[in-house]
Amino acid sequence: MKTTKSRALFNAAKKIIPGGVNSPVRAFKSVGGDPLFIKKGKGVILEDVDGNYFVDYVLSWGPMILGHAHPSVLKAIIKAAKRGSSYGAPCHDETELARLIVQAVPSIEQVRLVNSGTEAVMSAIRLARAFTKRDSILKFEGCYHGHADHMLVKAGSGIATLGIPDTPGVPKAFARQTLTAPYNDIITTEKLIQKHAKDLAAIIVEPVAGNMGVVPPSDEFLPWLRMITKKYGILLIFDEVITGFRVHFGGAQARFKVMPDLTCLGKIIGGGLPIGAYGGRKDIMQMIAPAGPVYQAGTLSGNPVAVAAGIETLRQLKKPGVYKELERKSKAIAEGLGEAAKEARIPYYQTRVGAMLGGFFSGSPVTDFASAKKSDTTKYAIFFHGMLRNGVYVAPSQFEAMLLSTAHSDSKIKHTISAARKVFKML
Ligand code: HOZ
Repeated sequence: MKTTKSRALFNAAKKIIPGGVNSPVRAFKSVGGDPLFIKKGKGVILEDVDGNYFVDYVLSWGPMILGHAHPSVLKAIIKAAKRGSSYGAPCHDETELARLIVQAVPSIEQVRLVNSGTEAVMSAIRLARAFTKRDSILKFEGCYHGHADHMLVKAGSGIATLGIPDTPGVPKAFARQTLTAPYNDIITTEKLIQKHAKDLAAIIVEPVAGNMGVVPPSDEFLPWLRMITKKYGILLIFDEVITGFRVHFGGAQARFKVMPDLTCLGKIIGGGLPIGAYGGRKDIMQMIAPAGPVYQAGTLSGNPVAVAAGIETLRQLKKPGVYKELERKSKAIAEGLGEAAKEARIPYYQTRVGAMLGGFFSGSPVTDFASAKKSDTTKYAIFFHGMLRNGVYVAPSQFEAMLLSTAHSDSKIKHTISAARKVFKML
């Protein structure tokens, strides 16, 4: 595979951008080699600057659920941009996107738009602290909730990929206010809650963990979290930045029928443009300025172009049968990959919730961060490069998700399975 132009661009980028990338996991650090510089995305196909083509299963880490450059989303973006790209004053489409979100996500009564998932989480945590008048937060090991100080504790995604234990720059006093428990571990979580109940403002969780690879919640985990948080007056925050509008139109909460107090969104709701949102119970959301005293603001919040892309994306997703078809295709690819691994006698533990797939090079079940970390990451790196050579782009890290879009056709899925069959045999 020719990568001369990508390499040259990467070398140039490294001189003026730290590590040559604007977000760490893109750098291929844990799988080796240099990142590919992308020239174009259309449907599920990515084209790099050297003229290589790939079937994309990263989808910009989630937003591109309709595939790249979807015609009607593109049209909405162009139409909106022609009216000006930012006003710093309210516009009609902000309310329209908010309305679509409130209608779709069962626990959201009011919603505030921001610019990224990180910002959504940061703001939701501040709000939870203000509402409960408590300071501590509980998160789960291997869950990633963006890069705000109090969330970079035992975090997944790039933190797990690069093996960074504690990020310098996070004051110890901040980190101390973040308690952590193993995902799916009710016993440890309960002990922590009992010990810290009076000071716990919120428990934040990815209802399907997607930043340590994909780890589904056990049947009891989310209902139990709902029950115990209610009991102790702790707010339950679902980080649905990945799962929102992906595992169900109404997010993981609609799929599992567990209602949090607050929900964080991002990715899909911006149709590929920068956005984030947090929302939930009206009595809590009413504390946000200017309705209430909890301050949070942003020059580009509710940006008209991002909002237009989001509205069109949600309208497309709302069409009948979309999620049924996504489910069918996701199941087909998961089964195909599983069979291919079996044929090659590769220990491969698969997970899937809707169009979110995980595949760990491990012989034992993966239910939390500790078991995810047992996966053979050297094998994953070989798998990753083998797939690339065969025209398939999966995440450059074992600790990320494989994502499907409505644009993945049966023939592309077939191609992916036969690529995996070849690669697994090589392992
Ligand atoms: N936090 C994202 C992965 N879970 C990575 C974002 C990016 O590098 O674009």
